Amino acid sequence: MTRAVDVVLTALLAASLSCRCALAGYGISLFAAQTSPPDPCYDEHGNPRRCIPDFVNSAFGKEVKVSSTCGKTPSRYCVVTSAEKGDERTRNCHTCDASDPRKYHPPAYLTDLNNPHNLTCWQSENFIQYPQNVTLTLSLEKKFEVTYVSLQFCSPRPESMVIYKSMDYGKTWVPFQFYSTQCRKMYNKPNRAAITKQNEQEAVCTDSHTDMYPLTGGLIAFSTLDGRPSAHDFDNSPVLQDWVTATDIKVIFSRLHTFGDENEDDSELARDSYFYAVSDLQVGGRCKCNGHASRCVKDRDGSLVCECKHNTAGPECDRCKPFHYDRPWQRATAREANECPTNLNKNCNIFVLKKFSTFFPLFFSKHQIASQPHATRKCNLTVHLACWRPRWSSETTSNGTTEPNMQSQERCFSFKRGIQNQSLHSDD
Ligand SMILES: [Ca+2]
Repeated sequence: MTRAVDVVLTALLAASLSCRCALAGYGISLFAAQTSPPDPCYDEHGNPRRCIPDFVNSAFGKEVKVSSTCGKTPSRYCVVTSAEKGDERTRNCHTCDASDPRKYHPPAYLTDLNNPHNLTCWQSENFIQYPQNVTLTLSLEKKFEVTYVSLQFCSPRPESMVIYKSMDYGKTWVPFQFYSTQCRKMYNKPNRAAITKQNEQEAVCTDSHTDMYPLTGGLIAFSTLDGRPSAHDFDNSPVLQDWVTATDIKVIFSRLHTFGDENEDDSELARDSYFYAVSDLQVGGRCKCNGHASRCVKDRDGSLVCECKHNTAGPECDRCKPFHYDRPWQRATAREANECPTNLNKNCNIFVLKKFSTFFPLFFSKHQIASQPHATRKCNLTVHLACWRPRWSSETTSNGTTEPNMQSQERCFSFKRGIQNQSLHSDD
């Protein structure tokens, strides 16, 4: 939803900017330069802080692969209506025809803009009943931290269904949640089992959201952290951080609700009344960047990746950049940005002013050079196996404690791999 609104807003903004640019292009670019927003990954003093991408419906506009869609050959389907449970039922029959835009119900209708006043529904073929099932598969194209998965139905909700997730782009799947009026019989799971600290990463089965009524417009919404004890301490729960992580979502409709008339006299009419139809599939969550990026962008290959800050790298900012390995990589928390630090004393000990360095290299200490805008450092590309500072080079500080003299030469077991120039003031 949010992303849908964003797309519309962006389109409107682009349209308004293009006409204003034609009138006063210079004024617009000046305005844009003055209002560039601050980087959410750093505070006003330039110190790193945790940053996370916006909350989005990551299913919006994406392709859903489905195992069954009505209308490949034009076919009848009938919608059952009754005001309330127990009221007399009426059937209105229509045609599903995949070649006619006025009568088709394609998978694209699962993730299009959801307008409550003009619902568009994907619909399966009729009466694909247990043990046959209908499957919806959605690739998020990247790791996301999923907060909820929701489905809004045009047909009655299924009698039994499962939501699965994959963390490896669809190679392996684990269940997220089971829904059934008979959990034990369908999925061999107890109904509404308690979730404890010991089984927080296990899917449970529930009979909630499985009633046949309402006959249209029913909702199934699975909240990934709901009822899980460590949810309030998510920062410190690697188990739950793993639990909410997904690259793909799969929904399996296992069993249709029926009125029990599908084997009676007018069975064809009854069977044409039973199918799965969904108006909106949403996967609410955030692009997974481990607290080291505020947005995800397309890279050169068109893949969605985090725009990593804090000297991190990788599709999920899940490792330190080269030359920033002085502390093991860590996820950012609300309190600690846990950036990958650079230790200027360790590998990079010669400082040069870049604009003179070609013809007339000038060498300065780290402290002399820190304020120079064109400074570079020469880094020994050395792989340290083990390092230490000799005890005799320790200094007594003003408050009486003894600390290693950081100017002293560090002793290391190491091997050299060459020398590289690095700018002191660039990200790289
Ligand atoms: Ca729709």
